[in-house]
Amino acid sequence: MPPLVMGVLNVTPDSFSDGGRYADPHAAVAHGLAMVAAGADVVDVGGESTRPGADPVDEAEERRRVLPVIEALAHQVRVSVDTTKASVAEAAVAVGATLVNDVSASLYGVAAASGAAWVAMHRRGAPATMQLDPRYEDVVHEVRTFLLERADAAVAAGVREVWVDPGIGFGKLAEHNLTLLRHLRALVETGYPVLVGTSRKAFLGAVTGGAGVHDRLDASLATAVYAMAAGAAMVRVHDVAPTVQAARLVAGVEVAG
Ligand code: HH2
Repeated sequence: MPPLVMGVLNVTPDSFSDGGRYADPHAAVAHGLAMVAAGADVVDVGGESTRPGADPVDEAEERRRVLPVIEALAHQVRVSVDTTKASVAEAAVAVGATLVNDVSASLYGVAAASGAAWVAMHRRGAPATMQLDPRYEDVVHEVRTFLLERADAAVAAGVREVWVDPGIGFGKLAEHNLTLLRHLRALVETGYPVLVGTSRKAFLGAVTGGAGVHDRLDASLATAVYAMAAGAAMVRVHDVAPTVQAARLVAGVEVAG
C-alpha cells in the first residue's frame, strides 16, 4: 500500500499559500472533489489559519466556514477537520469528518467520545509568536517525548486510531525541521502512524535559496518523498496529483526485489 496523501483544503481568507482561494464554499467543495479525482486519500478541511501571526477566528465563524464543505465532501472521501476547538471538532464529526487533525494536540477527548481518529501534532507556542525564537536542547527527543505522551493518553482514553505529526514549521527553525526529517524514524519507531506536512512551507524557501511560496512544488515533493521513504504513513500536501505519483513510486521501490 502506498503512503496516504492528505490534500489541504483551507476555507480561510488568510492561509499562507492558498488563503482566499477557497473561502467560498462552492469553490472549496470543487477543489476538494478535484483533489479526490487526483487521488487524495483524505481531504483536510480547515477554517482557521495556523500560519505565524494569523488572527484567531471565533467558533461560530469557523463552524460556518467548514461544516458545509465537510458535509458535502464526506460522502466522497475520508474527511479530516483541521481545528484546535472542541466544539468545531464535535460539529465536524457530526456532519461526517472521521479524523480530527489537531495542531494543539489537546482534543483527544472529542475523538474518544465520538469514535473519530485523532492526529496529535507537536508545536511550540501560539501562532502569533511561535517563530520568534524557538529553542530546543534536542528537538527530536523533545518532539518524540511530547507526542508519545499525548498519543498514549489518547489510547488510554479510548481513541482507536491515533496519528503523530512532528509539526514541521510550528515553532521550529529550518534546522529543526531538517533535523526532524532526518530522524523521522525515531517517530516511526513509536509504532504510531506518522503524518508529515512540509508542503510549501517557509523552510523550503530558506533551504532552496529563496523559492517563493508558489515556487516550492519541487522542494515539497522532495521532502514528501524523503518522509515517505523514512516511513511516514501519510503526507499532508497542497499539490495532490504529483504527490500521489511520488507515493506510488516510493511504494514501488519498497516492494522491488
Ligand atoms: N500544517 C499546517 C496546518 N495544519 N496539520 C498537521 N497535522 N500537520 C501540519 O504540518 C500542518 C497542519 C499549515 O499549513 P496550511 O494549512 O497550508 O496553512 P495555514 O495554517 O496558514 O492554513
